[in-house]
Amino acid sequence: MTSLPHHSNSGAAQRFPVVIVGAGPAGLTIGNILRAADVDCLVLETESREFIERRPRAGVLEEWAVRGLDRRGLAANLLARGQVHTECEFRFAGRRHRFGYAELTGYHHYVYPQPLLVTDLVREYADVRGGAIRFGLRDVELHDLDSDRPSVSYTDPGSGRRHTVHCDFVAGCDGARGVSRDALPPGSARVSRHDYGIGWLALLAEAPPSNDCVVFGMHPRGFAGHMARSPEVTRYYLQCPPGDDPENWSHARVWSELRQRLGAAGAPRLTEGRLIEKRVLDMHSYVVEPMTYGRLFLAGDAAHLTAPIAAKGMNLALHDAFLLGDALVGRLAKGDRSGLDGYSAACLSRVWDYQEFSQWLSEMYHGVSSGDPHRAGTTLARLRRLLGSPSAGLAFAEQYLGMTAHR
Ligand code: RFL
Repeated sequence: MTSLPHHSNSGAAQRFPVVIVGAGPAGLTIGNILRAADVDCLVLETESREFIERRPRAGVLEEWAVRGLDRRGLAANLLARGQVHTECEFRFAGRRHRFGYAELTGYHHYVYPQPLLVTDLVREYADVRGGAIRFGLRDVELHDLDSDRPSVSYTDPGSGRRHTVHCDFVAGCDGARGVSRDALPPGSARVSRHDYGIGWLALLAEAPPSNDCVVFGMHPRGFAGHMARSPEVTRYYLQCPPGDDPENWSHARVWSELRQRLGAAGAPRLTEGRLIEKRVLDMHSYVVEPMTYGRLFLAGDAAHLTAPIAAKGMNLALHDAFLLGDALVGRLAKGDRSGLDGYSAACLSRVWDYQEFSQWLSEMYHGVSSGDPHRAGTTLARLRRLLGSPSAGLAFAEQYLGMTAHR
């Protein structure tokens, strides 16, 4: 297929049909889809390979996303080593409430740490499918996106020389802090934002999980969450003021708050361990509409951020990547424009569905600690309905699993 000449190692201008900016789950999945169809592409990344293979983040993957990876030959390790999760547990007013969402729907979650997925994707792309990738780049810039000859330039960290890569299409997959979104000219897209006004202290503890499933604790002192990552590492969250300093959270304070907020009759003791990550996330979201401009197609966090309240961001990044990868193959290998034409609208339907669920869930997690007895009362009513009504339970389970957005 389209194999335009390129000179990957010279300082001269190079040419690839597709340049992918960013080697996260979105960019690497697109790269793998293109390489499987023999479409040449180049991935440009500002960090080192070692760094992206270790960066801790997500862990919860929806079943449809795993099936999508599997169909593209990208889930062998995930299916062999990922954990299957079928239930979660809500704790409030001193009691535990199990919620078996797989029993209600027939679908489940996988837990597989994002660094392991990125490691699998980069190995498959670069080492197995022979994809071109450059790490540690500086000053990446996008040019002439509204022409049919866009390009991307960067500074090589070793030589300090500036390189330009010409292409037919640019996939902007450089996450929330990348440059692709900023390349949209003013007025070409609408960026809507939502600030939850809430912080979460995100923690990784060197300790085995303290429960056999995800736990959500709704407590007057604030929300707390428990999520297994591996037999050795567990993620915890503690609601905190936005902008709080992680240094305000000593080891002793963290474990004391977790014990209080996740405490419930009959709950297993928390297994404590060294805190290997401690950072404050200010909960906010944004959506860029449309997700395209000229020859630039945004995917993943570059196009939309979903506060990690509902563990949806990486799932959305993969959804975009499946659509954009297939659409680029359609366009470049078969001359079919329909996938690229419909790309933004097809992504945004799931994006908005997940944004709405995150807001709904945020109220359920944070209402009890809002200091407003009326909000606390409605939150508890919402929880009782979810746990007591089979139809309300099913509606929640479908959204939790990302099933409603299929329809
Ligand atoms: P990524 O993963 O941020 O990758 C973008 C890549 O682009 C690089 N980059 C650049 N490259 C070239 N030029 C530039 N100018 C560049 N600027 C940046 C970056 O170094 C990086 O390698 O974006 P992508 O691919 O869109 O993937 C998005 C997901 O990473 C993100 O949505 C999730 O991590 C969100 N998230 C979760 N999502 C889930 O689906 N389930 C979860 O359980 C879950 N837990 C989480 C999360 C995010 C968290 N944080 C840190 C916000 C838990 C946490 C704590």
